[in-house]
Amino acid sequence: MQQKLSRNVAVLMAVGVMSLGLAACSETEAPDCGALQVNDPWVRVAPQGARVMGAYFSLANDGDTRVVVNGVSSSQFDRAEMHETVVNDDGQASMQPLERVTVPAGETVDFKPGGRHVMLFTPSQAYAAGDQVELILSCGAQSAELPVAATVRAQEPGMQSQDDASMKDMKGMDHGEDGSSDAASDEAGAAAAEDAATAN
Ligand SMILES: [Cu+2]
Repeated sequence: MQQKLSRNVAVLMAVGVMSLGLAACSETEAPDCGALQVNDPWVRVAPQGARVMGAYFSLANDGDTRVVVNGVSSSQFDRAEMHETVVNDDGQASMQPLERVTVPAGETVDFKPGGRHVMLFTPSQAYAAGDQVELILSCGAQSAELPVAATVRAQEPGMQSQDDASMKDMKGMDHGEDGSSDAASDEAGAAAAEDAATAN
């Protein structure tokens, strides 16, 4: 009797914990793209013949449920992935794929050069400044689609001239002054390396 009682208590507690967990999930995570807004989407112009491009934007969630972006695609590229550039203690940058990016309710998550970005692999044609690229973000358990119209451009929209490393890298890349990957940003260099590694 004693044993049975304690087992029942344990079962009740387990059920209680599970329902708490379920309630928390259903209340806070949108099954789709919720109230997510994509602001200032752009694709950085790349040197001729480049096989990878980077896309950037700001994700703003004005809703009261968190939104999980779990994929990205573009019919204008073979493949698209969400990445994060990480710089180690030696100053070396490398990229890690992001399976999902969570935008908490009321918050903003930026994709920008040197940080999170969308890597676009193998363009179906050459894209120049002013061209449009359509991305499709997929969100939530429903994999709901959120289309994003990005413009190809040399710099982040509204960006002021700044004396920081990423700006210098961008200028070197934009003007095609040097075709070597050293002149491109660490991010693009790493992307090219990754592209070369996966091409075969
Ligand atoms: Cu990348």
